[in-house]
Amino acid sequence: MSIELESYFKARQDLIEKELDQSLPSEKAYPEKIHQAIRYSLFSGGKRVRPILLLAGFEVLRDDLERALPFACAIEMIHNYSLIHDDLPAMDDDDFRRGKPTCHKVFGEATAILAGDALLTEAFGLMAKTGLERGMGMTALRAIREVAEASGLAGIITGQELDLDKQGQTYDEQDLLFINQHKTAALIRAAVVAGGILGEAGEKELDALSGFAEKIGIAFQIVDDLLDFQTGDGGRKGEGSDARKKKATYPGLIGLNRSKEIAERLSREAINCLEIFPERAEPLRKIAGWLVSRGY
Ligand code: GRG
Repeated sequence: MSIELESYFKARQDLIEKELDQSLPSEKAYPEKIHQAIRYSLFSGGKRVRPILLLAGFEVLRDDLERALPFACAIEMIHNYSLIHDDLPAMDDDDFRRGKPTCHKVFGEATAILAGDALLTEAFGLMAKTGLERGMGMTALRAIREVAEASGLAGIITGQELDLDKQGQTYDEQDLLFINQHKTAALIRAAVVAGGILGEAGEKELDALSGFAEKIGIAFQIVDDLLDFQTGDGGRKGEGSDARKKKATYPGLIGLNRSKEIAERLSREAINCLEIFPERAEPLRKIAGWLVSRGY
């Protein structure tokens, strides 16, 4: 990551950490265990890519970031809910996330399920409350609808279902595209588009942001698969958790080199979608470049 992008990320991460901290009860709130579980997962070193993308989408149109900040935090809460539930024994059955024991390993399955449920519900509560308190009317409602669609059957739920169904089964490129579009790209797209909506973008601008985000969302998952494939357990190539679980991935289907080519092509095409924003989309362009160059 360039020094410029690093300091951009750091500044946005600081805003997001502070706002997230203020948006939820303290871990001393009663009953402590659920609040501790939520905070354990939410503040465990996530990169905050989705909220940063929401703010970057907003910044294409406006500068007053605090208007969009609670929505950015809501997206991060939803992302963390999905990770907590994804790690459960009934789903991916993972013991570690971000180098730390998973939520259910530390707090038990029942509390992990509740922590996920709470994050999802609080996220929508936070967006609705912000819209009401700030008189944001239809703008807030439209942003909430984007996020709801991406979190529901048009997004991560069906993506996750097919991902689980295809584990250990044969799959083709169409299956992979469905999984990546729904499981990963939908929430990333909703983040950028909600940012645009909150910035009062017009239809043409929203189409450009949506096209951009759909492409980087798919590229993001391909790169995530490449990282898993390459670093794996013990650093041995091809021995990552995806391969062990026989998951449907691009590197598994078409190999490393073609997967990299596709991710890089998607990143270039994403950047082309932003032509109508000559200057203000510079952070989005830089993020798209970083996404496909990170660590492999
Ligand atoms: C449980 C309903 C439900 C859905 C789960 C999002 C998801 C669907 C599963 C998580 C597992 C996974 C590999 C999802 C793909 C998205 C992805 C690449 C997640 C990791 O995102 P990062 O790298 O994570 O932004 P950090 O740790 O930085 O927050």
